[in-house]
Amino acid sequence: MTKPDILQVGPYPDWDQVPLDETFNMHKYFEASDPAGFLNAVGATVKGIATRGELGANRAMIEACPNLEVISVYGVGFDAVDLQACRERGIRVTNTPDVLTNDVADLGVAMMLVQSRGMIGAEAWVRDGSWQEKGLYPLQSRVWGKTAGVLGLGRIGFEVAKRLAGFDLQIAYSDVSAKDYARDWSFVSDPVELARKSDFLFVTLAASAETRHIVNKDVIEAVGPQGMIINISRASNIDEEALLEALESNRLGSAALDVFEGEPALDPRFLELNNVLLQPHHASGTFETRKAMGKLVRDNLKAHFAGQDLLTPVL
Ligand code: 8YV
Repeated sequence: MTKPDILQVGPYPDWDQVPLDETFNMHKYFEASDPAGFLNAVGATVKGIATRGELGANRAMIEACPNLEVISVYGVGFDAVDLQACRERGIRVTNTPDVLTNDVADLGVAMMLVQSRGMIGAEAWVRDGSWQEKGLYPLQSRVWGKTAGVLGLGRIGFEVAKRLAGFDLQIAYSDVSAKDYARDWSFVSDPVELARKSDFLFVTLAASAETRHIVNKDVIEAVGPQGMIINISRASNIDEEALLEALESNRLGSAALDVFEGEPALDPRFLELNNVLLQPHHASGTFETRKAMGKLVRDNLKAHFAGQDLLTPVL
């Protein structure tokens, strides 16, 4: 069987690249000095696209590949893939759910703890000699016994909530409906009301056009000057301008963010703030998880071209 032609949108670690190159004819879009010209040259041969959660595949890319059959996303989030363009042509889409859920939840909870207890500053306090010169590190804010709100109780939100319950936090959550797998936690339909109840508001919902800026000015200000917003989903779920204004004016106490509009070129105003923990979109960034994600990307492509059922279909 001739190797199917795959358009590769972004780089993958070598442990993924080698088996991909062995099984498929990989066309590396990210290496092209003239991406549009590159797409023109190879588009007609492309049967599959291999991309990443934050890179996706937009309508222009999809339309440049008239024989495209399947898009395989290295990531659980598929908001950057133009699903409507795929539906119009019966193009299949897969993602990598479940394998990254626990790592993403771990980082979310860790970000809350690191920011609440001021651990970045504390570590510097030791390294720069302040502990010897100035004495004890300034007191920080307690975590246990407070209330956490989880906006989106899907796989990742549920694992975040489970961990937070282990820290003796009260758990409340919002989602399209109450979840029978979350009877111990209080369901709050209105995100503003959830924010008002929350000392820590976790943004964990899958991003889509419907969830854009669901964390708006009202939600942000309801969290308030003592509260914290933690985002491990997508920047588009939060009105980033309202978030920056609230942090700059201390109408919001603090934030811990793994995702940003225009990332990795985040708004430089974030760099001026001392009440925000900045992370480089690495919630799923462990060897174990990324290897599992890479294998799922390959296995979905192999299944498609072998005429078998997709392992983790989105479309
Ligand atoms: C990225 C993610 O895919 O799973 C997602 O949706 O955004 C991440 O896991 C990962 O950063 C690799 O690009």
